[in-house]
Amino acid sequence: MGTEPTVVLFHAPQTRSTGTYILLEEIGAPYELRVLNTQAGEQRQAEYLKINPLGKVPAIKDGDAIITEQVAIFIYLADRFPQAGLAPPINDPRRGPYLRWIAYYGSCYEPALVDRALKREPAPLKTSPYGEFDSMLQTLVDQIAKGPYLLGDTLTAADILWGVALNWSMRFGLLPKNAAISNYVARITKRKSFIDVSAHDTQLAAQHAAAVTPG
Ligand SMILES: N[C@@H](CCC(=O)N[C@@H](CS)C(=O)NCC(=O)O)C(=O)O
Repeated sequence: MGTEPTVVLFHAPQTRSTGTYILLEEIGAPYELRVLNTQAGEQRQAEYLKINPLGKVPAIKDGDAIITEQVAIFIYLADRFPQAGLAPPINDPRRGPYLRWIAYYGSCYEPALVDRALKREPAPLKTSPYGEFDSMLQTLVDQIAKGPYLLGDTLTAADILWGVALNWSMRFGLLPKNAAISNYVARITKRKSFIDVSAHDTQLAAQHAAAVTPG
């Protein structure tokens, strides 16, 4: 009693669900990992489409509640486990900025990165959800450059979201070289949670590749 996991994470290695996996490790409460082999298409099978009809990870289940979308999942989990100290409380003056930077990830950064990765022209300035790439990124850089974390001295769930995302964005060569970004990313990638999850993800990805490789 009390230590039974209530939260289930639907995870595929080396994908956007890796950030949620790291967040759960930071939180330190019990949880259950259900791993999907996306290389084998498990995310598009009927069983998983009942969890997320879009066939995307991450998704979590907490009791009967299903939560999809990284932004919602990060806000939810950090509030659900306040003892981890990863979310400023509702009346804290940092609460608004905390929500702002988490939402900025989903509403501005993700669409901008996808446009950039596909070498697509953004929509016209007035229509594009992020305006244009350089000012979208500079706005973030100005914030993280104040350091050490997005909201100052204390690590929050927003830093796990951003640290992990900026790390893969740099590795895919989607960002200009920038010391503020790489110093910020290093603060997250040196954490035990990041190192442990990355090692597990490497193992899982190799098992998944072997499972779909003939012979
Ligand atoms: N809007 C979703 C996007 C999640 C997403 O794009 N997940 C990718 C993993 S990186 C996925 O599940 N891809 C599998 C597929 O579409 O087949 C979120 O922010 O959580």
